[in-house]
Amino acid sequence: MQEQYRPDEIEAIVQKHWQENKTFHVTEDSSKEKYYCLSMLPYPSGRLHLGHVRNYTIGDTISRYQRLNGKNVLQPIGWDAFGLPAEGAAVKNNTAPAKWTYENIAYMKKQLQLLGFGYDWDREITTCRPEYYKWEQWFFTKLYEKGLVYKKTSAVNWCPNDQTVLANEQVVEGCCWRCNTPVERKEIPQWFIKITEYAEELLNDLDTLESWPEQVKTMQRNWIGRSEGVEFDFAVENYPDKLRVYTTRPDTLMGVSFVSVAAEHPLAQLAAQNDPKIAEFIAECKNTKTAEADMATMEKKGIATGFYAIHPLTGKKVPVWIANFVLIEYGTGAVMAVPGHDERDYEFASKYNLPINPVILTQDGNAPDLSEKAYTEHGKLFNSGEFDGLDFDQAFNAVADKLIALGIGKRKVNYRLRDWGVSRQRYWGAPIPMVTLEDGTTIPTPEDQLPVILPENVEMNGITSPIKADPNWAKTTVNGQPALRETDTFDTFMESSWYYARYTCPNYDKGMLDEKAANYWLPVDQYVGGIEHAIMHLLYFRFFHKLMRDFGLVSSDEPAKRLLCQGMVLADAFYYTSPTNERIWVSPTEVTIERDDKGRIAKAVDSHGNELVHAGMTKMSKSKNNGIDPQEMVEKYGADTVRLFMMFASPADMTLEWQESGVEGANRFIKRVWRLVYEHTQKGVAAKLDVTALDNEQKSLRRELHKTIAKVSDDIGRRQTFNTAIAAVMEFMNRLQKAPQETGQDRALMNEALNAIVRLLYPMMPHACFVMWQALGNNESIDNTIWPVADQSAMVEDEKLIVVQINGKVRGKFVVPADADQDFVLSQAKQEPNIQKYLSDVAIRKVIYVPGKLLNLVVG
Ligand code: ANZ
Repeated sequence: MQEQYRPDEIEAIVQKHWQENKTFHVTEDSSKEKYYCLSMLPYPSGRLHLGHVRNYTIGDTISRYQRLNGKNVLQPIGWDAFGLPAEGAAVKNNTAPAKWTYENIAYMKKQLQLLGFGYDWDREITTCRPEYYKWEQWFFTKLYEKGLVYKKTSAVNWCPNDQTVLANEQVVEGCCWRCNTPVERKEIPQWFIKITEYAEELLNDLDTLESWPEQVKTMQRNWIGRSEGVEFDFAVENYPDKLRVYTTRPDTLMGVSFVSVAAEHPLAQLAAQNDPKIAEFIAECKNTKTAEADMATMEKKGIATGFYAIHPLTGKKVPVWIANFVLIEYGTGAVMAVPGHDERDYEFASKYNLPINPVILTQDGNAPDLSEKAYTEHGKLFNSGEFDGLDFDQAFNAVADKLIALGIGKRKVNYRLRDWGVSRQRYWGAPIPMVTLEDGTTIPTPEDQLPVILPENVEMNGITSPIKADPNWAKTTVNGQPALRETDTFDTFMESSWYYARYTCPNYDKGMLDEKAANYWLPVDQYVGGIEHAIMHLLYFRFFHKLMRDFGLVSSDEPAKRLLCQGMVLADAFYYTSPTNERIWVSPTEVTIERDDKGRIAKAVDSHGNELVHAGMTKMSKSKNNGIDPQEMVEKYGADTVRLFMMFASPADMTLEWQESGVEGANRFIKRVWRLVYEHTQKGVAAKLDVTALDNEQKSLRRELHKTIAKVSDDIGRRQTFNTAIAAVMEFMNRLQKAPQETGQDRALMNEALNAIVRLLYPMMPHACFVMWQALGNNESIDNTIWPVADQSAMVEDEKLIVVQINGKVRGKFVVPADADQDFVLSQAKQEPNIQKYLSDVAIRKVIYVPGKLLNLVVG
């Protein structure tokens, strides 16, 4: 060990050691408890950002901790390599998406290695490789055979100028990102997977995920959106069919003043046949694509169809309208409208002068005030004939029963969740393994023709997918017949839905999964990733696990036991205003800051002397030019410093404020530990610790050491509060640095403490700890050693400090043996001169003793 801490030298040496020894390579070992720690795989965008670094440092910290706790730890990594950005970058750089992607992977792999993450690199998965997506294609054909896949026409964004489909990200303010032409909606056939068949299980099993953040579970529950309601039929005059509606508020049935249908509803279509105005309105609805989330707030528009529905209980006629906020995909695509008690209907009725009839009383039993908005709470019924006076539950049941008895309705559970549309009209994705025969039938690609390989060496024109542009690519032969391949590719969420399982057997070529390996490692013990994946990815990931279970490939019900969602990384953002009134954002690395005595930024200037406005700590982004390049930081301070800072600066699930002063602090701390270890080892081998020979001061130091070990273990292992674990070591270090080093037992104690500290810090700063551990004279590498165990006997305090309160005021403190009882403490108190004087001529009326802490006396 050198005197100076030189991260640039030691990190390279230690990383080489890990690579050459394949330290983190693991295989199934039934004699050991397994631990599968997984971080979400990165998209190979070109360079790691600090969000990645935070994610992977958390995963690596947990992995190394579990490893020293004797577990057989699997920590894999791979590349979510398909996706749209590669297509744009390829066009821009005049290259092919595959080439761009593989180059990025090579670069980012080096960056991951520079950070010292302990991955089993033999299990690296690159999702754009045919060895990987072959099994996804295979699985899709199996799902098809099981009836879980179907084709349906569904709307996409269409650019009429480029004659191409656009991804949502390519639609900018309703126009094509390339040519600015207004985007249209176009119906084309697409493939769907029936996730709705698993809606109920996906919802119910959330309750089994005890160690998932509540927030994520709530988001998933809302997304799945279970609702209990009633489905029933209206008869419609001059209309051949019944008009079926779905409602969650059957209690409001007597307040119905019209019925609304979606633009795509057959009744709307029929109405349009004789009325060009209606046809025009329907066309307009189709062309405005609104995200479902915005449906509630968008401007309500509608048109009367001329049809009248008959209220099933009163027999009154109510008009049927087409309304732009009714979705064809949800429920029945038709709604009984109750403007008195539904906000959307209220807005609609107000706009088109339709009657607003109140039928629900407020809490205090009055008719609701409907002059400005609907009354949407539950309450007792009025204006509802035989149902008057019933509360929500009673009315729900009474109305439901009535509609059932009339033979026109039934109770119905609905889910907001829709089937998963997996077709993308892009090039850079896994080809969907379906073929169409000459007679028009579509069948799965036979197993022996898988994988359907995506050509990598292509030229991109930036508009059409190369496999669509090349008329020959689709041509194939199936069972001796000419056939055409599907030229759409999979949604890239497909690859990330099952990669975690493939890591358990990445090279297995006899099937999608090697069940033995998969069931040894699965479920994932700890999953770490960003909260932005709370819904889509984590839902598909859970869905795929259940699908694979139902194919007998895995035996568990859920893919991951515990989930940690790390917070975002923020940095200060600074700008000045240019003469043309533009904000010019200056990178925080180029800013000189003066702070006031409270540490707030008082003045900021850039290197050209421009005085800057501090826009606060915000999410790192290109637009604010406040991104920090992790590689630069690693080059400047070393990977251990960057890792330690990230784990120390805030709790893992909270936002992290990147502050270089904090990074410097982390760096100084490592240097202090390094120096202490160096000085200790320079003095030669320490004596053997004899715990019976320690004086009180030494015992107290040792007690603190073992308390620190216990706290750090609990903080990392159970609480996952890595920041407080590091803080505890820092605090102990302050004391250790001052500990006398005169006697043999002083040095023996120092030796014990340093051996523990180095292991406690190893998960966060493994390179420095690797070297210090060796220097402390350990033969075995720190990677293979065991985590320190707190010595319970060392933590026992033989003395306790008792605080004495008399009538609520602190009057004295004294020390007693740890096992002293109330009588002893009280008699001791009476002998303390400070306390005696308050007890002299009064009677003790009450004694409250908190063992080992507090004696509370009420006197008078
Ligand atoms: C009458 C009513 C009265 C409603 C009332 C609400 C309040 P969830 O809970 O999300 O399932 N609805 C049904 N199908 C719809 C569709 N295709 N497009 C738009 N809205 C639709 O919501 C169910 C409620 O949303 C249903 O209950 C229906 O309006 C509306 F005071 O029926 B309700």
